[in-house]
Amino acid sequence: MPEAAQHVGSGKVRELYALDDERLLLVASDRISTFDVVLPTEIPDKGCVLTGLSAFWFTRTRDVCRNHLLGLRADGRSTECRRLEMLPIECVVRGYLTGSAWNDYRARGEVCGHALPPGLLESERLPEPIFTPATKAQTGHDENITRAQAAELVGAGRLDEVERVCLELYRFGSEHAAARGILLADTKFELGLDDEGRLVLADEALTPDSSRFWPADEYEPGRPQPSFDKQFVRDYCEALDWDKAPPGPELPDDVVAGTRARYLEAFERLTEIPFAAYVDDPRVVLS
Ligand code: PZK
Repeated sequence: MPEAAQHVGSGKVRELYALDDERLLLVASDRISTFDVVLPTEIPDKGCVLTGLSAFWFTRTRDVCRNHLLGLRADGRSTECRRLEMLPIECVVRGYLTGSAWNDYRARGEVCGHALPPGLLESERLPEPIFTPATKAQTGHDENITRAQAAELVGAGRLDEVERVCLELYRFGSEHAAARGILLADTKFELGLDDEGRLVLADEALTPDSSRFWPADEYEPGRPQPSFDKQFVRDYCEALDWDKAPPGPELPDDVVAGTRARYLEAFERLTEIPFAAYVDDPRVVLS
């Protein structure tokens, strides 16, 4: 645990500490959630995989946008980062029609004010990636908002910049991933402003917890897609008579092992770095 660091926040599977006035420590646990419930069983190394992947992307998208990364701790799961003024919106980019976008499209033929062609199938690739901002719900689910609503929250000029940067980050990540057999269906970015008012990418980025990763070789529009990382967990939970209210079920060893293997596979495919090399020295993802 961080010595002399103040705990300032908890996510479902992560903790945030203040190191000083300018720096935070973001610690990714091995906890896993499914159907919005954190399970009592951990997936060993999951926090390291997500931390290393985020740092890998931060390093490779420097030219697209500044980011909050200051350094990785030797434990592989802790990121020292610059403290920012966070923007009050979730910055979602979607390349495929799934989740709330599929629901909105079926109900209204549009998603966050983006008119889409008729006749699209569930999980179909969109003609172009779209930026679909959402509110940050303190509890419950984030709610999709229009561009106009997002502009009221951050300003029209800033929103233009945020949209352009997020689309470029998604394009970079999705092209890199697709070339390695992983489809990045959609992803959520969190951005903030530094003390000079410059836009900075924060939080985790382009990880399986902030995105939907689909195995490209099983992709078939017209149905929901299997999750690259969590499908064993979902299948196991669906086969129980669990009502998806807390507490969630314990996972058996084979589901833990299979899920851990999928996280490590995502890390190694995307970074082209052996996970053992990352554990040995997390700085391998920074060059
Ligand atoms: C920040 N979160 C979400 C993540 C939690 C909460 N660089 C930053 N500067 C200021 N604030 C944040 C960040 C980042 N990243 C991130 N909330 C605030 C969050 C993980 C655990 F408890």
